[in-house]
Amino acid sequence: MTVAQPSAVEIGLMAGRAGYVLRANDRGAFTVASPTLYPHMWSWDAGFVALGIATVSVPRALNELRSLLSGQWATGMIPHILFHSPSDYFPGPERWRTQVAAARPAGVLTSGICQPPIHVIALSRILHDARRKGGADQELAEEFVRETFDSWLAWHSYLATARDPYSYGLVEIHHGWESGMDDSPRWDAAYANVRVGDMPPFVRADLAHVADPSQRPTDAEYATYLWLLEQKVHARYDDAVYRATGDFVMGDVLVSALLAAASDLLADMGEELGIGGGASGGVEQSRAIARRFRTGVLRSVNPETGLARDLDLRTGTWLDVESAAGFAPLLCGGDDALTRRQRDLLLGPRWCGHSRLRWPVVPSVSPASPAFREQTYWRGPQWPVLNWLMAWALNRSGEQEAANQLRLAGLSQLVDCDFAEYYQPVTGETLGSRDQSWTAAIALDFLA
Ligand code: 9WN
Repeated sequence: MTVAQPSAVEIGLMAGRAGYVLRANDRGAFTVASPTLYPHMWSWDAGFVALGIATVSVPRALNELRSLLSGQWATGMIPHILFHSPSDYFPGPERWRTQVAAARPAGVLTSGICQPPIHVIALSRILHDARRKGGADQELAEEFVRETFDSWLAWHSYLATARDPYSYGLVEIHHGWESGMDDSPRWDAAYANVRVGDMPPFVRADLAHVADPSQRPTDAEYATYLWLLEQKVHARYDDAVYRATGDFVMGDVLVSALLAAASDLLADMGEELGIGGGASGGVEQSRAIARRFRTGVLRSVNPETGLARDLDLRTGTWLDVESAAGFAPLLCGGDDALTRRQRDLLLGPRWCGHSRLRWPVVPSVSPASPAFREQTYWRGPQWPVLNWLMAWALNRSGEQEAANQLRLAGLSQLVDCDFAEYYQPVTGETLGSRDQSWTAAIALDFLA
């Protein structure tokens, strides 16, 4: 499909407006994920936000990551939300009750679960940008990597140990929110087996901020999310206790692929800057993590569909769902023939090239799948950050032409400058929150 490319004027406007959105969402040391629906700092959002801000200000981008690290738990976990000020977001800190956890950080309120490890991918991109700019930016970025190398290693090591205790090579998640794709059909079968038990009553706050409730998860799904949160509290946020008592334990391929890619990049930065050396040093540890999780992701691929699969660790069942997470191998690489097969699949008629799509941009679920829903959250809509990730992965595998196709289509989708959370893939309508920080951030990166 040929896409009309944004004009020079549109590009100029888009860059200006994206910068404006990020400045408006800036609360000093951190950026809110969106102005009303998500008025706090979210973990994987912060990674994307940092790489977008870096195109404008390297010091401010580094501060975003520094701020995120202020919430790191003693286990190494980077929590999925840092609550910096009171708001109507639900569930807030009073629901997470992280005071039951010995490992929580001092002086900052956080949630008690995590999100995909995108951060070191962002950091390596920021370092690359800073080196291109040279001078003070380069010095600051290199100093930041030296200063924070061990914290990132601790984060990755947490995922590789506490979340993969039997060395399957798949990171275990304990909540759909940890996948970043809350209501994805990836989790339907597992959620169907969860029986919601006794818990405090709750009132959802999210629906007040969207035009139509069908754009968000259902009430039944929310009850399940809150029940799993309750189970984490009962386990005092101890991963081993939760594993033995909790209802949702999944090997997540996308998280695993990001961990593999991020670990390689951390090792690369360590080597370049002469940190983390020696046989038992951080560079070697990172390479070992990358190898284990790359192998885990490649092993999960269904040879018939060519897509990677999540593993339900409670039942031992592989989950065949045509979600964008199936392209996890593109992110971590390791099998050139599979990379080419996935490239063709992604650009082909079951995915970006599907005839009903308004723009040939990565949909969260294949439009050819029975699970596809046009306007429901992670069940089909296009999320610009996912498209960015796939373009990044293709570029890294030497597939520049394919990467550029996704980039141009992604920019055309954003030309209205709404910077929405997600897009109706058939009509092109904007959905969810507007002025979403990570959407503005990836636009800046695509334009840089
Ligand atoms: C729960 C902030 C986050 C994203 C997630 C997205 C959504 C939260 C919610 O918003 O999740 O963490 O309340 O729906 O699914 O990927 O990080 O933008």
